[in-house]
Amino acid sequence: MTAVKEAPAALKLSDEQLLEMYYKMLLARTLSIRQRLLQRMGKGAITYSGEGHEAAQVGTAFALRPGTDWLYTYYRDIGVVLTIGMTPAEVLTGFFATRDDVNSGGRNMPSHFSHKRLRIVSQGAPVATQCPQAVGTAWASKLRGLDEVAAVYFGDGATSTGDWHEAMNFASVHKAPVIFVCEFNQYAISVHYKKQMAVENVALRAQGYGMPGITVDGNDVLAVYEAMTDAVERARGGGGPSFIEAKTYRLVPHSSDDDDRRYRTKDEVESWSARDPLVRFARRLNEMGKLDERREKEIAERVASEVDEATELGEGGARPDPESALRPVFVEEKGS
Ligand SMILES: Cc1ncc(C[n+]2csc(CCOP(=O)(O)OP(=O)(O)O)c2C)c(N)n1
Repeated sequence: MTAVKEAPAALKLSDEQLLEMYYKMLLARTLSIRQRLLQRMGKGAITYSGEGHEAAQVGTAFALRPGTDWLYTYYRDIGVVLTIGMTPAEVLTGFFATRDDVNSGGRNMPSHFSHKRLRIVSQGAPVATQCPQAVGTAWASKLRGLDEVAAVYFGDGATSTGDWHEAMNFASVHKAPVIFVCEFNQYAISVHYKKQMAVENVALRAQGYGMPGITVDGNDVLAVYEAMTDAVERARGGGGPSFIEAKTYRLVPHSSDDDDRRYRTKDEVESWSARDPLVRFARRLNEMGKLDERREKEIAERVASEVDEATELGEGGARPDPESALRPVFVEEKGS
């Protein structure tokens, strides 16, 4: 008897969920663009954009349980945190470094996301330090018998660090329920991946640590979702860690302080713009009969007004008191 093949996870998504994915991708794109513009107007110190990474980010985060699973994101992950439930206004409190900033009370760099209730753990600036931290959390969940997984996000450059290798090894040895998500955008600022690794697909390295590694088209949100759903199921079922390499491209410079014209050609950027994950998903939804012009316009209007409202809230937010700058950095002397 032939076994009935399970339908792929992406095919089980309802129309509502598919449109929600598209909405989150558009929200991430629009909010990234807004932050770049605001930064150029001198209204924020620095910004890192997620433009081009939306499929990799939303597709993976969509397979997680908000408030239960742990997230160790990095500065590019605006699409991840919005999908898990951070609001645009909460993201912008970090950008504007307001007193009520949920990310760090205005103390960390913008785009270094954190949200206690949503279990998004604050990120340190040194690349890949979030990797061993995520493994530790996942291992703790396992030792406590809790039904939780951790997802850790990073770029291709991060895979050159000792922290990443140690995290991969430790996770596999202890079968920690953690999913490593590499947003492979080809560059670590100006350094092309060919100067960082002698393999074409970094997922190959997972084998050396005894865990499954999969390379997926990171500009195809449903393919990414599929890969992440498998990895999450494996982690929840006690099968241990997985590594997902989502091949993508950042469509704009590394940060608002970077000039990418010095290391990328216009042709290269244009060739990836033609594979824009957002345009691609809109076209796919349209072909599937799930997104017509009217619906697309409605979603675009909703996103635009949410981003405008968040900008107004963020700009109007109270600034931290200057006296609070050293708190809670040093232990205060008694009586001072
Ligand atoms: C240990 C360490 N070295 C260098 C830096 C400076 N730095 C910040 S981001 C970055 C590039 C990281 O590239 P990648 O991991 O590929 O992520 P991407 O920005 O491309 O998404 C570097 C080198 C740092 N923050 N930490």
